[in-house]
Amino acid sequence: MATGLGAVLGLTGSVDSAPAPLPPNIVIILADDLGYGDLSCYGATKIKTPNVDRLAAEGLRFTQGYAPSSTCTPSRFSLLTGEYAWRQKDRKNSILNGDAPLCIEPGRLTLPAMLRNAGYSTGIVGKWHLGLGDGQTPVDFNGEVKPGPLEVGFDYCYIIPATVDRVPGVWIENHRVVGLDPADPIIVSYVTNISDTPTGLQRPDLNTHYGADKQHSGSIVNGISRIGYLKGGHAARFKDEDLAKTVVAKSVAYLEQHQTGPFFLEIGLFEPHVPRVAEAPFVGTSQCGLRGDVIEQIDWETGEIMQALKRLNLETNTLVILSSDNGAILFDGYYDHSFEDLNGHQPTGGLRGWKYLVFEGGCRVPLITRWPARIKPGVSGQMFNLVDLMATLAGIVGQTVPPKVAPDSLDLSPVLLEQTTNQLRHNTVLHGISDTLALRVGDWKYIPANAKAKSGGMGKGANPDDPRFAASHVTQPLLFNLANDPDEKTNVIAQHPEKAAALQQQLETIRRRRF
Ligand code: NG6
Ligand code: CA
Repeated sequence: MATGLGAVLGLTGSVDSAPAPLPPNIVIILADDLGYGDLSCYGATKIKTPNVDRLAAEGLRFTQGYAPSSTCTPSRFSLLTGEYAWRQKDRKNSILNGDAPLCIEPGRLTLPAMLRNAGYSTGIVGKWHLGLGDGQTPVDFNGEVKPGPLEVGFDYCYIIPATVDRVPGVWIENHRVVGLDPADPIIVSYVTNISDTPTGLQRPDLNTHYGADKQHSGSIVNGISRIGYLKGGHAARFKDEDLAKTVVAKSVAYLEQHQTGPFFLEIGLFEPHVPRVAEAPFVGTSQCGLRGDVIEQIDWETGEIMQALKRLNLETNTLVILSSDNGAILFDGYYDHSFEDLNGHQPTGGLRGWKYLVFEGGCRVPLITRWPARIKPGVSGQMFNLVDLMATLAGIVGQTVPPKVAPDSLDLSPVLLEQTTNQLRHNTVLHGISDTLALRVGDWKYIPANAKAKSGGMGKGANPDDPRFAASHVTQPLLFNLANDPDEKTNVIAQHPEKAAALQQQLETIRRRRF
């Protein structure tokens, strides 16, 4: 798989005369719930994203990029390990609460650990959502918060534990909660209301932004009710309207401190996940309401990162990868008018379904790669699953990853570096809520019937029969041909039963593979 760095970088001339190859710095900007149609370079007209558009124009933009799962934790697990999350036997990597234990085994050869072996500094800023603590004892937010990112390959982290809609809403730098007053310790529960603050159920009038469904009506923090209950930690609680600024400040500081390189920085943006709060000056800037505004905020964050790279003279030799952890969603627990304000905007670009689902709208995501020194600008129709980043980046930096370690990750570096148009990924498994799976092979997409996933994870505030939510309940197996039916509208299983049977068999074979 991985050839030597010199070969990958395409250096010519004798070894003696060739300049020492410089490994690229690597920055992954991973948005949260950004849909396939949410950026102007992917067709949005009601949302302006000039900075991301520039990244796309100067880089390689993928039309067939996939998140490994249509929810955050399993998707990020796959990105960092090169393994489909649903292979994990105990499945402790489904959507995690803020007090859940770390779901990646400490010491595992992860993507950042692999890059560290190649001499990289490795940092993560922003969303984590892969659990903290060993699971033996409850994670202690008042003491050393570990194991976490630092135990699975990162040298530095400045993260929030789970989602912005889950307690505790605090920043963690390396092993410590930032700004914690020891006299006001943090107590967290997802079971009983241990808090002394009102909940959204008791005092919906204290929700200053918008109302919430039952699941999101736990402790009210900063005028927004969350999932779970939080007591204490007042000085450490983040302000929603400062999150993007903090992500930018901490990311830029990391770039400055590691400018001699090589470095790997993962930036987990919080937008456009709920609860959506636009920071000034992005209040009301888009033509499709709050959700559009916070996507324009993503564009600003991206622009700030790019400017910092430029200022530090790092632009040419930095590989920037921008994508999303899963597809778009409108209503996700908060009545923030995202649906009502759409104004014709299509978050999934017209693809069927939403976050949580194995339809394309849940899994197909924007994917842009830019590295001026090596990547020729263009548009690629290669199937590229974020699970491939581990082997692909290993290929780029000349590291070898044993197939057992990252079993589902393919080295697609030739697509980035040599513009190969040969399909290097022929199939991909897609993963949705309640462990629903689907298989895409070439243009064919097969979705087995499933009885389990009825509500699509929308919670009680949403009606699962509402066509907007395209519930994940699939009563009959589905077969689509994406070449002429990209929106998965027409089930052609009756016309192609043998195709469906072959894909079902192939899905089973992939599922049962042992390493
Ligand atoms: C769901 C939450 C949703 C969101 C999601 C995680 C309910 C009903 N819904 O369980 O609001 O937090 O988890 O999103 O609790 S993700 O993008 O991080 O996967
Ligand atoms: Ca997400």
